[in-house]
Amino acid sequence: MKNIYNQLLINKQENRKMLAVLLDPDQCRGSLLASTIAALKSNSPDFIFVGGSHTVSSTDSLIELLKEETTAGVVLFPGNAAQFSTKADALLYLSLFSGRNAEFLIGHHISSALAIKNSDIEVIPTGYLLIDGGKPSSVEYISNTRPIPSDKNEIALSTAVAAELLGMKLIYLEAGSGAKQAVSTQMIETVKSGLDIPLLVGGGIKNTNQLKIAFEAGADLVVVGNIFEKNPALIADFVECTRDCNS
Ligand code: 1GP
Repeated sequence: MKNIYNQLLINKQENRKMLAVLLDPDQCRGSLLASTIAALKSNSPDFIFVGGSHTVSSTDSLIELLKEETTAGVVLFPGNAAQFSTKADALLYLSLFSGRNAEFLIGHHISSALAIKNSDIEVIPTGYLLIDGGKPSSVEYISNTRPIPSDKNEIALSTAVAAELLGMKLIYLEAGSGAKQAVSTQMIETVKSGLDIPLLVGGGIKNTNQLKIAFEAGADLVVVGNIFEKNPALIADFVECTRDCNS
């Protein structure tokens, strides 16, 4: 077992920044899948996240392939209970704390709880906060919840701290895949200042400058997906930038 959460904690303690490449099984197939695997083999990020808010394809076969071909920890980032797979190293057990839709706070968890308990997958309870990214996101539409306004840093802070106090082990600030604007540095700094647990940031990060800015503001781990669907070769640049931030 890889003990993904332990890796996250150790890296956070040592102030080593981490990169996760997010793959959506609906999008990552055929020639895109082949070039993505090739890029991941030559430049491994810390983690590969698998999932999506609107994903309908099975996650099993993609995860099996990733585990055969790559060395990074494979972590499920599911949009709903149907995306659960026992094949991954760990599961982000996401609860959408920014919203007030019970299905996404606890409903999907109940649907998948026994299957998860009966597997030996590592479960990482994660407080998931949707932040306005400048355009309606799939998460917003699918979950039927409103994001936290992008300039309401104190609301994001209170929400994240409530999630930590309720026992979440990670906080994920999400601007939505392909967001026009990523989570602001001010919001990352504010939320980071109140947390003891690791902070993940994702959504709308399109270049290595934005990656560096998110790390400097306090993100322990940055999640990037959309831009690699357009050009998987960019994975090398993002891995190198993460390495540079740690040297
Ligand atoms: C989406 O935060 C992730 O859930 C990554 O966002 O696809 O915009 O990189 P992008």
